[in-house]
Amino acid sequence: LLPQLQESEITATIGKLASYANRYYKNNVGARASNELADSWRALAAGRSDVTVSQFAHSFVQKSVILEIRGTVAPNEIVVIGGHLDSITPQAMFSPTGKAPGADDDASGIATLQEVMRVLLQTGYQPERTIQFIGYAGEEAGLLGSKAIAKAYATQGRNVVGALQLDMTAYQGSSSDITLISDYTSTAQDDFVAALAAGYLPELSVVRDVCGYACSDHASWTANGYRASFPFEAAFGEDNPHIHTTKDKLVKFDNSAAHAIKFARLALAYA
Ligand code: IPO
Ligand code: ZN
Repeated sequence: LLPQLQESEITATIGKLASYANRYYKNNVGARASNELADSWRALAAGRSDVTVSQFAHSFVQKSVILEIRGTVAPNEIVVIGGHLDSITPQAMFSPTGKAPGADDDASGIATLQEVMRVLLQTGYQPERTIQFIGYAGEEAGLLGSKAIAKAYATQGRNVVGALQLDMTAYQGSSSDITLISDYTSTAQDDFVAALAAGYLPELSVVRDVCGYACSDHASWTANGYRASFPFEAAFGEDNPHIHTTKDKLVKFDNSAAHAIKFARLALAYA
């Protein structure tokens, strides 16, 4: 399946998501971005009775979006591949017309996981375990969407066997390809992810670094007792300097998904 992943698909999806004025979790534009993402995912799921798309409502207007491919052998074992669909800048917090393109943070992660989803669905892939692709709402305001989802799943006793977070995949700021963040993650699953890369993607260089705080939605799964990993675009301090500003646009990574597609390959191997 790996050769079927297309950079052009990832670039197009980033462009689409970055063209909203913003994807702020508390306004109607951000709510619409979630609704239209759900529409796009429903279109990808068309004709598959084992695939469902739902929205997870929160205490704010933007909903999280979940596409589930039901497992054929162990449907109660859930594998999560996620990223956050919201964006933030001071301008967007001030006004619904304020710009927050969030091309790298985190249209890139959503576009990356959506490309994995597209290839799995269009090839008729039927996983043995259930796979959930999740676009989390409200990450920028304190991991709000993922906290609510991970807590609800834990309360319901759902068996999430692992979660992979994709937050910022497009900007190559380091000489290595993938930085596995190693705090607020599962070392055992991080080792598994590194082994997947070594086995399926030997051309990629993988290093490890720490974030220093609960810097993305993986931390919500970890906090609720689940295994989570976070492959990141660069080493600490070498990531995209334009995030959370009106300049977080495609041009800052040369309108290219050359870096992001490495994360799509890794996430496909993980799936
Ligand atoms: C982030 C994640 C890891 C590292 I190292 C540096 C930066 C991004 C995160 N803080 C964010 O803004 N997520 O939305
Ligand atoms: Zn982010």
